[in-house]
Amino acid sequence: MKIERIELRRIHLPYVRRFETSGWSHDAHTGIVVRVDAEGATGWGESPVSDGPWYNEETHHTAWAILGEFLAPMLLAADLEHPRQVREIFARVRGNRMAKAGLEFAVWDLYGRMQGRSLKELLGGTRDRIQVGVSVPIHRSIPELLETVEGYLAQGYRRVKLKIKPGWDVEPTRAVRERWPELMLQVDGNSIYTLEHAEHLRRLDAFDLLLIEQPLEHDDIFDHAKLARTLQTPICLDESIVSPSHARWAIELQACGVINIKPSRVGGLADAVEIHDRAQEAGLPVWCGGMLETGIGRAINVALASLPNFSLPGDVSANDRYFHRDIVVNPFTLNPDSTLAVPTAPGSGAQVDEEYLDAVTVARAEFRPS
Ligand code: OSB
Ligand code: MG
Repeated sequence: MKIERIELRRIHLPYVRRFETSGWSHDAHTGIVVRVDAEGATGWGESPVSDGPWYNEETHHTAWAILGEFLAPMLLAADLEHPRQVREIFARVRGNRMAKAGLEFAVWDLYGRMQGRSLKELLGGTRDRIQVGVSVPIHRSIPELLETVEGYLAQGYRRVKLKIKPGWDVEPTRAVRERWPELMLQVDGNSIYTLEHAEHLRRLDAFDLLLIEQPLEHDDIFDHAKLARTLQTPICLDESIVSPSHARWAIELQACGVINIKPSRVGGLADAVEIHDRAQEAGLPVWCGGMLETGIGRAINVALASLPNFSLPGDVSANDRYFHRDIVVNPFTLNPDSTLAVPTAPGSGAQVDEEYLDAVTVARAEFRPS
């Protein structure tokens, strides 16, 4: 199969509410939507980058440049038999994993649609429904936080993740735990703490949390291994696990008890599945994280989370938790048991609303074989 056309679009899609973490906040999704065409079929992907290098080093400017200058020409020059080959085609390009993932997702979607097979089936998924939770941003006060959490619980979410930072960690977590003693609860520091906070972080052990996500530096594994030995609550790595090798290092060093897998963070689905398999062999549970994706990236994440070792609820909430109107005509809705249904339609199953996509597009580029 030869890709005949690649289209990139930078979009601007407002969130239903501001999303604030320990290091940044966003009012809108400003990622890149990727379209590939071949043999009369179309595939869609998404690089969930933003306007700043706050989560990882990528932004919509860097991803746009790397996609246009390197990745698109490499893919257009290749002859593909299977989407798994995309990672080898891109291997010469260091880093820039969200840029790579956008195109890789689109090729998986295209291939599934051509073959009449769902992404779940192509990846080896075993679940019809995936368990999901909701990631709750930093709030201005505890009463406001409790009101937000109460709202999500009323919608049916049964697992809550609180974004934390120094000054917004022990007290909000205590307040949520006291109000809902049985709730599946976890926290995410997004790399704001250091080993000097070890004693402070130990106070979170009192709240029966599922895990503490990425407390230390975004590229650290070593210090997380030290911290893990001082905590009862399992550490979950997010930012630090950017490849299957990083997963192996973290597992061997016992830096974490759980891994958050985001296929965009690791450069695509092929590496995401490999991390899933490595964790499974080592006896570590994984769950699917999110980057506040549009319906395109969301469908990719849902398919991935149908694999067997995704045994903890993911940050894969229903589309309406993120956007009033999404760029797909078939958004995911939350089932009363805090699950989303895994699509069985060919490819990712996402049906793009091209009219609305046009309306939220702020830049466009097109590439064809030279
Ligand atoms: O650290 O998991 C994170 C969103 C953007 C960037 C990083 C993170 C997040 C979330 C939200 O926590 C996950 C989601 O609901 O998509
Ligand atoms: Mg995280």
